[in-house]
Amino acid sequence: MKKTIKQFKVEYVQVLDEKGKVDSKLDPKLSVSELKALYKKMHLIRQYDRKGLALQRTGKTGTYVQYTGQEAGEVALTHCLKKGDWFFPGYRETGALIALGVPISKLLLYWAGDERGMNLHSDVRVFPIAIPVGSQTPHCTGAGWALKLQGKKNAAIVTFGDGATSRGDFHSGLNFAGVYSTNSVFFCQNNQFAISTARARQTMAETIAQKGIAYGVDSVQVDGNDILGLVSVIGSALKKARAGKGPTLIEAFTYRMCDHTTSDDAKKYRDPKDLKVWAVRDPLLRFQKYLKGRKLWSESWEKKLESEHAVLIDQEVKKWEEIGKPPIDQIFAHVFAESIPQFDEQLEDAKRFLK
Ligand SMILES: Cc1ncc(C[n+]2csc(CCOP(=O)(O)OP(=O)(O)O)c2C)c(N)n1
Repeated sequence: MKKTIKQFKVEYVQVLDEKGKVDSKLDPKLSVSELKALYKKMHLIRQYDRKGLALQRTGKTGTYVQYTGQEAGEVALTHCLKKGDWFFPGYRETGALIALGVPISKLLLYWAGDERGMNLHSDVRVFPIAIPVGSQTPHCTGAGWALKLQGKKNAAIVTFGDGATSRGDFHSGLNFAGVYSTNSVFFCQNNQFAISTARARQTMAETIAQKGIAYGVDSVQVDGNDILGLVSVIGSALKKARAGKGPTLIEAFTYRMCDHTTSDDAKKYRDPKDLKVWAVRDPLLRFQKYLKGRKLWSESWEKKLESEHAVLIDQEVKKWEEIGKPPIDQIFAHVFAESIPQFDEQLEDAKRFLK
């Protein structure tokens, strides 16, 4: 005997298309002030990304991770978070943290190698940025499980890239989230690359979303450049998680318009034609078209945003410069709860070297 015992499907959601047209059946119907606030945040973080790159190029900060092209996901998720939720960001989430209200001066501290920049206080509980790929995924499972056990009406969300879904941490995180039906949301920004490894060379799975199905986790793919689709999908997943109704894996289908980091040169491995294709799908451009159609966007507002954001960014850079360098012992201060002899020795060396 031979029969089909199970069939699975992956749904794709798009609310706002490339021409700026909305699918009225799926429209989350945000208020005018919400729409304008979302655009303003996307504008700010894109403008900041250029500054972040310039500061690294002029030697003022260390490696910087850009996110241009992925602003819709960064802003949408922060829009959906509520007081008492937990957020586990990866290294490409500087934009999300700015959108959440973390001062740019703090993030500059972090990218200049000063751990004080990750001492974050906000209504949303934010973990320090995770650099080891995918390591933050089980943290979200654990936090979501704890929230569930405590009977709290809150959720945990984690962000990571497509490459992270090839790592064990992702799979154990998803597996236990499924088993314990945790209050977790797994948000994958599938930007098509893991450094220079194209997605098609990194996994044969046709979608990232289908990986969640294997663990009994509700999974969906959404247009990652569509702010309205993202708000709708992330908002529903967080609502479901807060109600204790289990985890969701969201695959945001997008494209990394920048280099992997400032230590990379994507021109060496990427077809420039792809950049042209994705430029048409730009998340800000299509949102702008939509807002313009509703008479909520104008050239003069755009110029006003540009100058307001330039002033804000300059003030934050100044604030950061005034904070100064951290005490040298900060290099080791947050590695272990208690120091180890090797660190003490290295610290003494570092002090001698800097004299
Ligand atoms: C555990 C671990 N292995 C390797 C690296 C080096 N590394 C940094 S980013 C990266 C690619 C990750 O790609 P993806 O998960 O798709 O996220 P993206 O950078 O595209 O946002 C790798 C391999 C690392 N940081 N951590």
